[in-house]
Amino acid sequence: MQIDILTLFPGMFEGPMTESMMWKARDQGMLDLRMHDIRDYSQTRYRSVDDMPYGGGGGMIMKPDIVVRAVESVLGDAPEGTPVILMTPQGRMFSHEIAVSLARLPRIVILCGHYEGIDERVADLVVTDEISIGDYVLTGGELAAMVIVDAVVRQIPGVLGAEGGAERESHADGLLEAPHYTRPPVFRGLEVPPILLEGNHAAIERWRRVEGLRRTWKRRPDLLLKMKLSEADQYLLAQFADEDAQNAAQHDQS
Ligand code: 6GU
Repeated sequence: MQIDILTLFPGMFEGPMTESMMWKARDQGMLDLRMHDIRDYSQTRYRSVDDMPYGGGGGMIMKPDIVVRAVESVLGDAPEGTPVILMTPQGRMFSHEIAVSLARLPRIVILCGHYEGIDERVADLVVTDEISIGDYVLTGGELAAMVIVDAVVRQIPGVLGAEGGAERESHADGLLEAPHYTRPPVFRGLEVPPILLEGNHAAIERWRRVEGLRRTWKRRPDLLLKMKLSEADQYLLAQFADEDAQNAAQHDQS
């Protein structure tokens, strides 16, 4: 997969995109990540890329001619339908589903905004999708772009190691994961759940489903509303609610 990133700050990507999984994906040829400095497309003496907003107000706006020239040059002869994604807090909310669908594409282009924003005509002319990573404002789109790249790349087949990889982790099936443990079996008086030590893999899988469901019910009940729950799942949820009510009653007595 080829990912092109247009940014005013290519240096920001150097650490995060050259370590760990990103390095492995690039080293093994599964990810061709290319950084493009938008300033290289300025044709002024001081390589300026921004100007004052029409109508006044603070901040500077990235100029449409420069940004469109940069995007069109990077697109070159890219396949028809290659998305050009603008990183902006005004975009649609990023999610596991979007990561999976982007990972199926041979190529994507990501445009990082900075300053107060980008002239709206860039979105009108060359942007196909606008994505946000959450309801808060970052200084620029660079960190958000790295979040997207990381989440997308780990969905490419072969990037994660063994263990079934990306299919069975938190959010893949709409649930949070069960807790994980390693040695020692007792640490500061806290025991690893005994079922994990017994080697009955079917029982362990069932335990993980129950604990994943319990975690989701406790921490992210909003996720359960979006899922189709089996009858067994619904029974378990009723049981969690009962346990909770009993614990609350005991607490009241003491
Ligand atoms: Cl994509 N960009 C910026 N500047 N701020 C954000 C964001 C993106 N997503 C959340 N906040």
